[in-house]
Amino acid sequence: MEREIINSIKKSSRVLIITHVNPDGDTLGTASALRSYIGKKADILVQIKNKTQFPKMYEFLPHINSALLLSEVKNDYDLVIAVDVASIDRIIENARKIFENTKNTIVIDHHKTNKGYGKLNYIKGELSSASEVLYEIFKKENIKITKEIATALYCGILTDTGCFKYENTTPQTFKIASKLADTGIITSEIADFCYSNKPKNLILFQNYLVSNAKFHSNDKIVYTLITKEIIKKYNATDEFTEGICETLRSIEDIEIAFVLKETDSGTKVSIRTKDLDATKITDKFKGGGHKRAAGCTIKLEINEALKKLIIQAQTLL
Ligand SMILES: [Mn+2]
Repeated sequence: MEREIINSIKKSSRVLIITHVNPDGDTLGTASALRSYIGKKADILVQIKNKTQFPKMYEFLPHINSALLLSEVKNDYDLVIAVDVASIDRIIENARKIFENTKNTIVIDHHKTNKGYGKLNYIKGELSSASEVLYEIFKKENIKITKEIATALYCGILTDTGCFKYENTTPQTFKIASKLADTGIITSEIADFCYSNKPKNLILFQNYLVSNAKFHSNDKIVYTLITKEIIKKYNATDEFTEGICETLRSIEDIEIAFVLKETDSGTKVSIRTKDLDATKITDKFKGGGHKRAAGCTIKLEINEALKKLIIQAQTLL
């Protein structure tokens, strides 16, 4: 399978690398590493409306500054590769049309819920991150891990493991991180780019959401609501919500943390759990993700969505 992927890349003349909506360090890191390997014939597509929405902390990733918006894509690709994209629903509108209309498609991912919607599917649910999956492909094919590639893959692994804290962190993850560090990258600098580079409004916005969190079921459930009004007040972009759910989960005795966000297409929900299986909640709403981190969109007004979620969550307690 690794060989087929590399051969498919080699014989293609134009390659599009697609990251998931609301891009994070793993999808962008994996895309950046893949672009470094493939070279100029590859473009990265980020699914954001305009460049001001780009998560600034990830601008240090190689080739990410030349990533394209959907409006800038010419659609002359003979190979499309989706990285860290759990389902085709995470590729929106015309980007999905490009994916569906391209003859050769590859999915590189680590979400257990990924059913494999590409022509070639390289999905390793037991690995920490898409970056770890890509590292495995590179290693099996004896592809040199340059400093540039190592920087990008390290970012993906670091952010998806919550700095090597989550249970997806395995001995293998540490071994790979060590191999990446061997290339001479400065890991503390990468951590600073990812975690010590936040806009002022992001911290104020997150503080507001934490202060306004509500507790339920004897402090086993916690949630906070992101209304359109609050988004407007803090001029919040998608990256502003990253990490809030983890903060809420970190509270003593909490089993389930929800963050609900009001959007035009319904209520977007992030769920983090300690031991319970979060996908048992998101499955009910056609969402997906991992055991301790999952998400879904509920086509209801935010307070109605909250009621449904709490009922569902209580069945797990
Ligand atoms: Mn990921």
